Amino acid sequence: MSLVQWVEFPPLGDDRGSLVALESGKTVPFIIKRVYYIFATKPGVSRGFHAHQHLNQVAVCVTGSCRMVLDNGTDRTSVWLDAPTKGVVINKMMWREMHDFSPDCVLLVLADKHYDETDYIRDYKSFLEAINNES
Ligand code: T46
Repeated sequence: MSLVQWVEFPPLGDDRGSLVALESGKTVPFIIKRVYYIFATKPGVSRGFHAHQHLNQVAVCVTGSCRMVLDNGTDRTSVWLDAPTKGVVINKMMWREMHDFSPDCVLLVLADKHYDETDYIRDYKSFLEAINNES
């Protein structure tokens, strides 16, 4: 499976402006159990630096932009989230980091599970060990 999977959210605009609908199992490839958003990130701050054992998510910047690093233990790349019509899938067992938040960035994340701190792998070495144990 490719490292970067984009999800396009078609804008349903008219002459009043734009609207995007996020629908479970349609524009979003799973049933949404949780929604959270990250905003007012302080200048120079990076976030993330973890993977999830079971959680799958889609992230979209509804305003502003940030750069997301995705790393599956073999390959690492970074993508810009810079449009409210463009989401990226962050599957389980994918290391993620978020950098270069614009001051107005609102990063919306849709998740297929409720919050569970025990699902996090917050140490990169442990992440690589877990990936190697899977294969
Ligand atoms: C992820 C990236 C993209 C909760 O209590 N409930 C929640 O649903 C979430 C997401 C967080 N929290 C608490 C846990 C921490 O005390 O909020 C605090 C900040 O969470 P964290 O340091 O994990 O935030 P980020 O920005 O590093 O990571 C977040 C998500 O946690 C994570 O799942 O994939 O955004």
